[in-house]
Amino acid sequence: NPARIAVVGVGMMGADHVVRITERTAGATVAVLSDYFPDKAEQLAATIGGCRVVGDPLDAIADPGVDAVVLASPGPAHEKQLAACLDAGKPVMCEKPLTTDVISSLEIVEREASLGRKLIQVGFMRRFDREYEQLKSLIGDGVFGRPLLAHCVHRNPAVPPGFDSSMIVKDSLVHEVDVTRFLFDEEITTVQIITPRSNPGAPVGVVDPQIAIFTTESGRHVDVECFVTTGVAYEVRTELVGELGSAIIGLDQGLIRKQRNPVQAGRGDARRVAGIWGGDITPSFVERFGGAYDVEIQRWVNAVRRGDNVDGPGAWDGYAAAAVCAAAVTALETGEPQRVEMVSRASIPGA
Ligand code: ISE
Repeated sequence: NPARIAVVGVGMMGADHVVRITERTAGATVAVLSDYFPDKAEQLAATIGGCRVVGDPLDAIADPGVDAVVLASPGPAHEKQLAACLDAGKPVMCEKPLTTDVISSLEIVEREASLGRKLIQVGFMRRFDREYEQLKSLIGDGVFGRPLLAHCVHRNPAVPPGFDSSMIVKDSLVHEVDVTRFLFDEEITTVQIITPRSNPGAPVGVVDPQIAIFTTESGRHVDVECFVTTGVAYEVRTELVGELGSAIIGLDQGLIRKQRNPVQAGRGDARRVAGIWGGDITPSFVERFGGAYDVEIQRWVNAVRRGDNVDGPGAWDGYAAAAVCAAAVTALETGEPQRVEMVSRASIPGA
């Protein structure tokens, strides 16, 4: 039987998952939708056979016709909704953040651990991207010797209204936090944020770009340019440097075309117009990581149907990311490097 999924929150990400599950995921149906704006949920539900809208997200989670939950609601709603999933014993794919602060994230980790089985997966989709997987295997194969450091670029053309300086850390930089932990298999211990002159195109008061520097347990270094108002397109790159070589991903090396320079074309002697060459860049994370989301959701559905419930980053990874982001927000405010405060994983049996 297909897994009957409730999608809670049908904004950009939730609506994308609804289409993904309905059209491209084997073994799952979208049975229930819930959103703070019921009209939005009704409109979407009308396009899916057998799909109902349940107004209260907690009722949607507890609904006997629901086997598993995708949480794509705003971060502040996650704590209660995750607790409801744990109480109901339902597997949940939770978009980041796990919760919005470190204490409640740790509580969720402890609560899940006390159940003695995993139910929570966190939506760090880059782990399912082909290029990140390749980078990870190259490290595993020892091709570069031991990895030493990484340089990351995380650029967005624009962010939604109301996005502030700390959200650049908690919403955007958080992906590099997870990439660092994924690639290096260790925790981040210190974080510093350098704030160069801001982009005049950034909203007033928003510190953008930000340069983050992470140090890991074994003393590895990661630097990140996080720049979310470039006005260009969606660019995410990671270069890994090891003892014996380096590799880079995210160069948008699709089709490369050559054409007349549109600025110069039509002016003067056609034989003297310089051409330009290049290709397309994905406009947003929905396109750049579309394939990764497909793999993520398919593997999660498979895990749910097998009864394993999780196949990817879990609650601990969400907690670790929250701890690094909390230190990073303090680093942004003070300009000083900060230590990341985390409990040890061994202190929570089952985490
Ligand atoms: C957004 O929430 C994401 O998760 C994207 O991957 C990231 O690039 C963007 O900055 C965030 O706002």
